[in-house]
Amino acid sequence: MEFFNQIRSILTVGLILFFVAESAIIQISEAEAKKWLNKYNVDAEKYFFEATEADWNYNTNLTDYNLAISVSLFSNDLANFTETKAKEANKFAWKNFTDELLKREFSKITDIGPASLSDKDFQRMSTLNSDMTKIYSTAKVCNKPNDSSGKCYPLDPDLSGVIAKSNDLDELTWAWKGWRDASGKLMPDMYEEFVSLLNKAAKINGYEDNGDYWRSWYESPTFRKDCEDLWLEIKPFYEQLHAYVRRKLQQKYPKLSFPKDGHIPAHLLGNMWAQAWNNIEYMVRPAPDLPSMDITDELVKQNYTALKIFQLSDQFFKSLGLIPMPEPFWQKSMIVKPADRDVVCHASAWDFYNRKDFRIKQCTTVNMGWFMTTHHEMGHIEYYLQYKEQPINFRSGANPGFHEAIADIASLSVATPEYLKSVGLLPNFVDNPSGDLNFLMNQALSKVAFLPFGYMIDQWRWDVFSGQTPRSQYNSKWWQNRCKYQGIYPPVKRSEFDFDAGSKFHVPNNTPYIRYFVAHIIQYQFQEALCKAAGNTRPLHRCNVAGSKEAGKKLSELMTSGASIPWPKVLQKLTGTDKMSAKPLMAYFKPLIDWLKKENQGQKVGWDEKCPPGSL
Ligand code: X8Z
Ligand code: ZN
Repeated sequence: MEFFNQIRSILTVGLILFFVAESAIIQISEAEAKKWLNKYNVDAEKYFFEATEADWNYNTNLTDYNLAISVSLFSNDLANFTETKAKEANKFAWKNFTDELLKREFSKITDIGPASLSDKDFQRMSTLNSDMTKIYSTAKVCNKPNDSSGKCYPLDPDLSGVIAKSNDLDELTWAWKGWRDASGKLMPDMYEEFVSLLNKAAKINGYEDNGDYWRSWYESPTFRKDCEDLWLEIKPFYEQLHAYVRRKLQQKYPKLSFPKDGHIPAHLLGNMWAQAWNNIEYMVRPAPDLPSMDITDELVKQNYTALKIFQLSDQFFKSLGLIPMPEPFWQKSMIVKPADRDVVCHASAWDFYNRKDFRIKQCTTVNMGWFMTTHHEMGHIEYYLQYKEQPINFRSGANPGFHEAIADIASLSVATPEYLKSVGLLPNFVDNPSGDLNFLMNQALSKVAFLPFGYMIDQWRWDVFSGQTPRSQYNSKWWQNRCKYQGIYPPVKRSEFDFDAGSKFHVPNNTPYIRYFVAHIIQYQFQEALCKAAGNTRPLHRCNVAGSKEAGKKLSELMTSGASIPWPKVLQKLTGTDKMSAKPLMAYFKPLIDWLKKENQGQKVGWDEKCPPGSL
């Protein structure tokens, strides 16, 4: 017995000594790690800046030369830097670090995405990405019906404009089909190869596939299920909106036979992808005799320019006490479409990682959609500005959905009649319950119509990445999702010779999309908290936080932490809950939901999950 006790105490002492020794090693290495990080951050700023600048040059001038520079700089320099530094970082026992922030920074540095590929594979992956983006951004459609000019039309502003404004069915069909023939249809083989390279990288990095990698950014094992639950919570509201809009469209196009399954033809909703329906607001306004909530005419009447819209947007953020757009922003942003070269028109906001240079690139035209998009992009820049002093790997949103929610946060205030009146853009608003419903309907056409679209894109992409959707089913699965979630169907028969996913920017450009779904839910949680801070006494949908330094302070607190803190904690700090919730969105729209239910009483609501027979 004694013998065993002695052995046990020797073992225990040994174990304690071992732990003491190990924690000393970790502490030494934590101090070393901090030193290493300081140098890493200085070097990384240089590599990130160069790669971003090269990418900007390509995006604002789509030449082969700029592509070659961008791909070679990006692959040879940044990717090699990223991979080398991850290897160096992995020499530290960082998983055992006691300093949580340090551990988090290391976990980000060592999670290197596609940089894990060989030089050859990385170069191929980047080239495919850039080539698909170029096909998308330079596609043009010719042979417009009743147009003998022989002109060919790009997406922005022409084809988008036709879908937004025309109610000539031939013209709508021409733009809808033409866009898909000229863009996505040219890419499925490239996309298949691209997917295999993304998956290869994800597997090298220990993920099941690229979808698993993308979802890891949300740091939650229940993320997929949480999104599904949110969608199911909101679906009955979307169904009511869909049913009402469908009825109005049937009245507008009496000669068009709508399928009995309940789907809406996808080219009638005012948007190339049927993702936001504001352009048909005039067809579905609850009180049609009251003035429109759309400020486009007023912007044009008052000679607004792109620059003036940008200045007004800057003013909004300044009124909250947030950071004004810095000088280089005004000099270097691309705010209108250049006449002399091809560019990527899809709007984006850029952080150059040198803490000075931040830019927006978009092809603004003067209308309400672009007024909102400008506030959206500037919201991204504000987030960049707020977290610019963080280590480089924390310079991103608490999760990607946070970045998009912050980008959208201004839209909730600047769309209110209160705000628009205050800047002279809505002189005729009638403030009674009918005017209020008109306002809510316009908001729903933008934010609620979007939800199933925001949800379905990555449902499709995750299945492509996991191999559940093979190349031979790319297009049919795309449409199965569109029919099921959005309740729309293709106005022209589709087949596997088409690749309609490729006709939506984020697929060829490889931008994940579930972030927008998340953002469209949590922005209402944010707004509720900001309105409380601002002392708002109106209903949530009429709350305008412009001018509130208290709301600005809350926003700033959220933004400055960047990605350094897990998002549930950031959400908790702002809203008091650490869960995504659809409750504030439902509360915001309550009067409209009640009204739609009454309007739709006794009418068909909903649609079959399957696409109408003959459409695929
Ligand atoms: O891509 C964008 C922004 C840039 S982050 C213009 N959005 C999505 C889209 O256009 O499809 C904003 C809403 C959804
Ligand atoms: Zn955005």
